[in-house]
Amino acid sequence: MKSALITGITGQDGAYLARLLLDKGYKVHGLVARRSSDSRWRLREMGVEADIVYLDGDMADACSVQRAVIQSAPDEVYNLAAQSFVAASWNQPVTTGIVDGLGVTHLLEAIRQFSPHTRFYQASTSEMFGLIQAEQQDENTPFYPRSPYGVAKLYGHWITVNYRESFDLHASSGILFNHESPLRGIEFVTRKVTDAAARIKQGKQQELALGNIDAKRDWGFAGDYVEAMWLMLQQDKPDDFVVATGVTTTVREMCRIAFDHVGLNYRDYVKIDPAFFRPAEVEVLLGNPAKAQRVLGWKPKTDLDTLIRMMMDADMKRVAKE
Ligand code: NAP
Ligand code: F7E
Repeated sequence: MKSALITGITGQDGAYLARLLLDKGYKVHGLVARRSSDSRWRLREMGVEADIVYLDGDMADACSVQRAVIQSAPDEVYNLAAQSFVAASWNQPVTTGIVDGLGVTHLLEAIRQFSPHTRFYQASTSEMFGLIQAEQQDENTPFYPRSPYGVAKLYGHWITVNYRESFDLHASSGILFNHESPLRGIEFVTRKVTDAAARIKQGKQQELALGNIDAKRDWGFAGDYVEAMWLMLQQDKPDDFVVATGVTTTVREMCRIAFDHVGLNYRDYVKIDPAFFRPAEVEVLLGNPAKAQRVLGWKPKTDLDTLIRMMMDADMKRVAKE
């Protein structure tokens, strides 16, 4: 039985990845940071809460990260833990830098010293492209991060490349574009919109305040994207891969799809509020997943319309029960 360690197992991707690895017969360990309230709800939603070995730890605490690596004796480590909300990274730039940046080194060092055969996946991000330097971004596009989050993740990305080249570790980096699901955090724009559309439809909310709805994103489904993570660690050679759909859409159009699904016109409810604009915006992202398709045999299975409908259906049911 293979052993895997997932950091960030209580997050959206952690829950989908845990399900995938358990289905493949792995023993799954999860690094979980101490919180004062329950953080395992996604694992319950996925029906995997009881099947995971939980290890206490925090990415900012090198000792706990090291202990988790030793205790789990992992064949594969998936580093998904992060302060992942871009907007919050301007308010907590140092924490974001420590957790999303230096935390990666804590993990790579533990692997280098105590488990050098372990294969490592780093959750890199399209936010590293920021102010885009090419119309469609691939593995060779120069980076230009536009937030403390993007900057911290760029450190995490390069330290992964550096440990691969310096110590011959099987360390791969997935440069994933936005991916969503019914388990997405409520602060991200897709869930904010589907939750609000459901509430408005059911008379529990009157309007929805958003920021820059002209921003464009390449949105995919988290369930598809965790398969790409796993595939990266099954390759003979570690490498970097862009994971995206190759289609970009405005926030405005995404709102239209969500509200349409419940028979509403988004224009009647969406208000623009300057509070949701960012100090620096990433206006447009569009990924080129050709290498992932060619090398990993990976393709996205879910288009945006299907994804938003899936999220709307889940939010309509959840809001009705409240
Ligand atoms: P998420 O839902 O925000 O989950 C983040 C996870 O990290 C949670 O389990 C969280 O624990 C954990 N965490 C936060 N700070 C920690 C710390 N100091 N020590 C240990 N764990 C900590 O994020 P996601 O959407 O699943 O994304 C997974 C990873 O992919 C992240 O690294 C993110 O930056 C990256 N990424 C995401 C996307 C996307 O579109 N979703 C795209 C590209 C890259 P709590 O639950 O206790 O807070
Ligand atoms: O914003 C605009 C906002 O917060 C998307 C993270 O998973 O993907 C995610 O980062 C766009 C931005 O995601 C609101 O300005 C307008 O242009 O859903 P988001 P994000 O910032 O793209 C990347 C790949 C990651 O790596 C991150 O971890 O939508 N927008 N109005 C809004 N965004 C939010 N959140 N709220 C609004 O009211």
